[in-house]
Amino acid sequence: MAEFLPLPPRHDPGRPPEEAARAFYEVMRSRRSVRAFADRPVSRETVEWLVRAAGTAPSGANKQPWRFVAVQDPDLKRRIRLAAEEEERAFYAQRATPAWLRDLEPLGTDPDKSFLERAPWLIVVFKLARGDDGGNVYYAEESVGIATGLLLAAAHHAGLATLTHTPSPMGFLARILGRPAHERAWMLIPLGWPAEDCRVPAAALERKPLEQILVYDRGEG
Ligand code: IYR
Repeated sequence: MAEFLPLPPRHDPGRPPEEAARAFYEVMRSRRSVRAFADRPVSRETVEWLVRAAGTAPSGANKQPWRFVAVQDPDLKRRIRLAAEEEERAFYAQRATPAWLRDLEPLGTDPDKSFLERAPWLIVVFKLARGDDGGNVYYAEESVGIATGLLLAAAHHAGLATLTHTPSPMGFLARILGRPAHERAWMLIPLGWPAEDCRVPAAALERKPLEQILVYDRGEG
């Protein structure tokens, strides 16, 4: 029989939700994907709080099908960079369709992934295809996506910069990091302080207005 506990109260009755929601939006709206990091360390303790925040995500049947591998070692970072750049060179030279390359043009990306060595941490997000005990997981894709979103929000809230990097294919990450067979590399997130002269693509500043992303009921018309 499932046991239930009372939900501890947490809402601050003195603060209207409109105000709190707006304040959170004001924090989040300044988040940018960053590819230029400062040569400034980020403590392990910080990484641990960020990953704890990510680990609060809801997940299918609460199976928490994620692992966050925090890489700081320069030799490992170098190996990851070299392997990622090899895949990216093939992507830009052959694998990407012309339409995809056109879509990336405003972002100014290329096969150079020096940020993979420069960022003090690489957080490699793995999706568990099975539980560590061999049991089932459910909605793993959605679960890992939500957890990763929380990680990005937590990092931004802490003043730190991230990049959602998806070298493709990314099987090399499990190999280099010696991860077990039930862990599938899902995303590579460089984490650090943004470089002082960090510039971000103007196109990435544009966000769809609310009218384009929110519909009430079935919309009008
Ligand atoms: N993985 C490549 C290409 C790339 C793809 C998308 I979709 C982006 O939003 C950005 C880049 C790279 O990292 O360069």
